[in-house]
Amino acid sequence: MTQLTTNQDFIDLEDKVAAHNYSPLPVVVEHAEGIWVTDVEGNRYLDALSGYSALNFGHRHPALVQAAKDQLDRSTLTSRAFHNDQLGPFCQALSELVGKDMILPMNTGAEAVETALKIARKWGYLVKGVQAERAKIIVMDGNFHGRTTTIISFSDDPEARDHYGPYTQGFESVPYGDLAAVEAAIDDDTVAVLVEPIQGEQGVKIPKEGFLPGLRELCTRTNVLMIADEIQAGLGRVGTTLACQYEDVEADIYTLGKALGGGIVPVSAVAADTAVMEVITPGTHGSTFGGNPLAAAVGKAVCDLLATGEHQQNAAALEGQFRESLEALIGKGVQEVRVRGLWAGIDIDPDLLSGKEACKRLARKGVLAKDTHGSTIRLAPPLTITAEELKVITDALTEVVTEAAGG
Ligand code: IF1
Repeated sequence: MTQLTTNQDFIDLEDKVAAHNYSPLPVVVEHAEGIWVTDVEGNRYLDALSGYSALNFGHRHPALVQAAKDQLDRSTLTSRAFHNDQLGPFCQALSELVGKDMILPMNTGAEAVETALKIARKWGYLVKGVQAERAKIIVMDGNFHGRTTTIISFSDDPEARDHYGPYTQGFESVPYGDLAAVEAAIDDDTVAVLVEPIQGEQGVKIPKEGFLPGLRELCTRTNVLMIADEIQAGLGRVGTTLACQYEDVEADIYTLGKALGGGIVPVSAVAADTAVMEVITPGTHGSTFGGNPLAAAVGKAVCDLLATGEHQQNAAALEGQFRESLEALIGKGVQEVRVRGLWAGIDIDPDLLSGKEACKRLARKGVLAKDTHGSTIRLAPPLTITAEELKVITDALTEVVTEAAGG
């Protein structure tokens, strides 16, 4: 076995034995704490991706690590064949946090989305009275909801979708943010509309003001469930507990994930009121690990953190500084900036830098970020970041863009 010491040693090994489903930056993280990560050669980086918003509370938040450690000494997995003493308190805390009667615990975001789709279809047949096998769900162009075969069946991203057919039927895609298109697509077989309150993978695409409230009114009027995928946008990222709350919108179903596990264990969930959730009866849906005591203990600790509102307040408080620093780059190598809370999509002039190249140069300046498509990069630091630390990110991007433009 070769000695593993440098970043390249680990990268070479990974290249040999790990599937090539990602092309990561050449940074091998060995240690992480708060907003900082350190690679195997001792280089320190500010994590401005936060695990795609799974690390909203930073790496290894003390309260979350303690909750996990305490539970490791008690029980970790019981299956749902029996009860455990962590599931009820977790579901109660999450129910109160998001304002829904009931919680169905799963593990990954995609599982939560799949679960929400099944609930919506079953509600359509058993409650709305849609004819068997005819349920239709409306989705948005540019959506990203996970990587399962059903979810990529309604993706319009060739990388996510191509060569994975045959595809699951029953979905119709309309332009994101286009209320008239949604209304035109709704018919008697429509059971739900699935929407990201802000599209993450599309580069933090924020719908025009009024779209979400209009969608809420339309779904209510046509007896169609509004499913908000809050897996990336939710749990404090945009300065509110749920991204829908930014415009005082309440969805019928929320999918939650990523930060719900505190960056420690995979935790996801579907939240809905009883009138919807009761279509799920014993034996009609499940998961080996869904609601396990370790996940529930961490999930409850996450809900306790969010219940204080401190992370949401910090994201809201820093939004202005974040936006001003980034908008100062418009016309200097940056074409467009979209910011809400501590989440930003930055379209760099493609003639200047690709998103990937910009992220490589940011890494050389000690900031880790991720491109989305083309020349767009996404910045999503932990919600624990201070104003001074946030300036480190925006100063680094200013240097990258200025240097590339010959400044
Ligand atoms: C990858 C993207 C982000 C999500 C929303 C459900 C899921 C995700 C709104 C599924 C997951 C992750 C998946 C990860 C990279 C990342 C991602 F680039 F893929 F699109 F964040 F934008 N709903 N997003 O954003 O959750 O099953 O992964 O737990 O697949 O590369 P998951």
